[in-house]
Amino acid sequence: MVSGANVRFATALLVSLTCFGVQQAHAQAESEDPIRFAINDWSSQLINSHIMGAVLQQAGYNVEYVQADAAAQFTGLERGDLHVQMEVWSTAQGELFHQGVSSGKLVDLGETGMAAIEEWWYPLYMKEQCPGLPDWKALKACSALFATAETAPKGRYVGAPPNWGGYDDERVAALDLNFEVIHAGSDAAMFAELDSAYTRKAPVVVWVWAPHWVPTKYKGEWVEFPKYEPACYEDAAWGVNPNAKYDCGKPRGPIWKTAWAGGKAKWPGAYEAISHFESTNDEQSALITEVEINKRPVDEVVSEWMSKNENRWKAWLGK
Ligand code: TMO
Repeated sequence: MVSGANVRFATALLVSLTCFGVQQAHAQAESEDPIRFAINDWSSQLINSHIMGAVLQQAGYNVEYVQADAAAQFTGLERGDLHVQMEVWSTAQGELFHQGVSSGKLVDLGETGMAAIEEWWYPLYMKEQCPGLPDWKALKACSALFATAETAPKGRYVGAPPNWGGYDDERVAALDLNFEVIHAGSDAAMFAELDSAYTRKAPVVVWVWAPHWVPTKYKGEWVEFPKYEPACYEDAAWGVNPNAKYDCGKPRGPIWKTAWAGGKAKWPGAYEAISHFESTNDEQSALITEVEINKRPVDEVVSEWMSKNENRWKAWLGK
């Protein structure tokens, strides 16, 4: 039998060993194997991955950056081919994330503090041309306004690259919108379309997200679709179309960090540090502006962030 005193001794020993272990983790990397960050094709994700990578390098970890498809990456993260994803958007990636976490293959490293919106967006001048906006039914009535040579007689909606998800093709069908989704090849292509229309005050409706500089630089609004509820994506009977799912807008909510579950025992200090990473929409918008509008290299913007925010990132490392 174990006496109470022994239990107390064992507990005290365990606590002191644990503290020692944590300090060790902060002083140096537990494994020299590189931690592979999945890199996607939008700027904040690139910037935040490089910020976190630079912070981990300060603690002695090796890091690598691997370009990854925003949808297919989940399989890579679950298998351990990729290790860390700094931005999982609840607006379009929530299902893949929750599946990975509930299967035990991904760990949830918490929210980034950023609040995500992704939705159909139009410049404010469209309200004169299409009274009734932002209600989605107005968009339906005005679809012909948005037609282009490519889509006529249907309206054109400039959507995101297909691997960003979001169910816009399903949304168009479910809400019987007389629109065609033209998936842009990149964020730059989407915003080139927006910019060209905006300067001519021409009709345009495009996928815009926050945090980003676009909804600040251009005056506009998001279309108000029927408000998202989980049942809208799960149950055809829900909503205005009793025979189809996705008859609502996109969810809004947090942006999470996630990682391969198998890496938690290998790099515990790194996972702990990533769990502490946080930012704000305003900070993100400013960082993306530096890279996309002021055309500064990501490395330079990241080094500047590192020198201005030493107290913040040291705290993430427990220092
Ligand atoms: C790719 N994004 C989550 C910004 O839409």
